[in-house]
Amino acid sequence: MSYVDEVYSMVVEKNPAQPEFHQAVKEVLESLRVVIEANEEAYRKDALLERLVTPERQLLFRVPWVDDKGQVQVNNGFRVQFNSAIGPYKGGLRLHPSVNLGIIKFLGFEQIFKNSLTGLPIGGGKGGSDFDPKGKSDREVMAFCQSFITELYKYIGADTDVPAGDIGTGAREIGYMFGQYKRIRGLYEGVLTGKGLSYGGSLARTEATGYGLLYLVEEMLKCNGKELAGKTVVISGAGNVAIYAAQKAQQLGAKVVTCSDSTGWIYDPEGIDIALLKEVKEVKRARLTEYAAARKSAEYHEGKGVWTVKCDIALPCATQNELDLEDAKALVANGCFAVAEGANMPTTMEATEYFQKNGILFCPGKASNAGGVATSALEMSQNSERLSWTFEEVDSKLKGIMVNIFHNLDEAAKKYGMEGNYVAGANIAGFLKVAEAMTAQGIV
Ligand code: NDP
Ligand code: 2IT
Repeated sequence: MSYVDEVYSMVVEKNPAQPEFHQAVKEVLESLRVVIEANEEAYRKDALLERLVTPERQLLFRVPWVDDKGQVQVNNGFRVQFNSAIGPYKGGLRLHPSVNLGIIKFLGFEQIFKNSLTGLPIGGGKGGSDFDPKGKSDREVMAFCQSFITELYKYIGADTDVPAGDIGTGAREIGYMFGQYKRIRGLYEGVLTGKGLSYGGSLARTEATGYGLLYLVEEMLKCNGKELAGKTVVISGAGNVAIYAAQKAQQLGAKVVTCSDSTGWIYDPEGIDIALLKEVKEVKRARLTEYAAARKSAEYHEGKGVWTVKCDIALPCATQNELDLEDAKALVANGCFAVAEGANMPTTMEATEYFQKNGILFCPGKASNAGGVATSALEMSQNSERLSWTFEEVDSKLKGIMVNIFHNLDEAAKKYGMEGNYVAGANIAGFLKVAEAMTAQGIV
């Protein structure tokens, strides 16, 4: 059996019932095959792949908190510190009822390569809880966040592990967590990113994932003789990534006609009204039915459906495995020619292969959504030098990083004989830097 197949089998055997983690590992290892085979003896001797797929540390903890009725609730807390070869662990905290160890491991594993692609000194990690912030009062969210940090504070720090936002964790949650960390440790340091602007946050971090996605898409289209202006875009999700992806797409001259949440989706042929969407989602924390109620041109549909809408470009920005083979077929049949992932692993393996076989320009999330964590690393830099950069300064650095990421993965794909396969390009470019650092640092 080849080294890649051996390691994949070991991952499945040793990590039962973690399908998302298996999927993330499989996608990466498959596209590293040529690179591994070229250097198999050395990698095998050092057990490089076994070390790469095994987290350095996995923290599982109890998070008790008291709800508004005086009832004690208990959630599971997670932090997986996956790989610190190129920098302190860095990655978000997901708060969603679906969170389990396998999901956090898939996200942490993806984060290693994503963070490497940014070119900045950040290792891979991820965390979260099965706590559901939906429908909770601010006091309940604060109680949960304080309890979560009361355990996690022992393991994180500005030079150790720097968590941030993800699904369900936004500025409110980061604020409560930062406050509790500062109180317990007596330390004012950049231990979390995505902070508010009045206490060490970076301008443009809120916008960064969505904006970065569009900067990369623009470059990918340009390098393939196409342009974004005038195109119709479908987006899924209505959270942080989706909102700012839609905003930047429209600023760059495209028309965004859909968005979605976990209960339904909007088709708005006149183009999504970003100010209204922000009001509904960021201020009122309401359902998309409120968007439809306030906008004449919008249709609301229950369930799933954005991928059935005719478009040129599709940007999945909600969650993992939200775009399957049937969806991919519908998009291709409707003339869609480019797909870039704003979410982490939103496209199933079968759907990805279908896009690639049909000549669709396809960019994987670990490259196209890297603008969020890249800007988090810029927030860390600003915290370290105790300065704040202007919006324009951060935004222009973000743009430079995304353009650079695209060229790195494009060149890596070409170098290994897989021109246009941006999945392989991203995995290879991300891997090589981490592998070199791991090798240089010896068996740790
Ligand atoms: P938010 O919590 O702000 O928004 C998530 C959106 O996706 C909401 O509209 C939510 O709907 C929808 N959604 C979430 N889970 C599901 C589900 N199981 N089924 C259907 N819809 C769902 O999260 P973000 O925008 O921050 O994150 C979106 C994706 O982008 C995630 O994959 C995340 O890992 C990834 N990402 C985020 C980055 C960031 O900086 N925030 C950086 C890079 C990647 P509802 O509100 O109804 O639950
Ligand atoms: O998936 C991701 O890259 C994020 N949720 C952002 C992580 C970060 O540290 O900003």
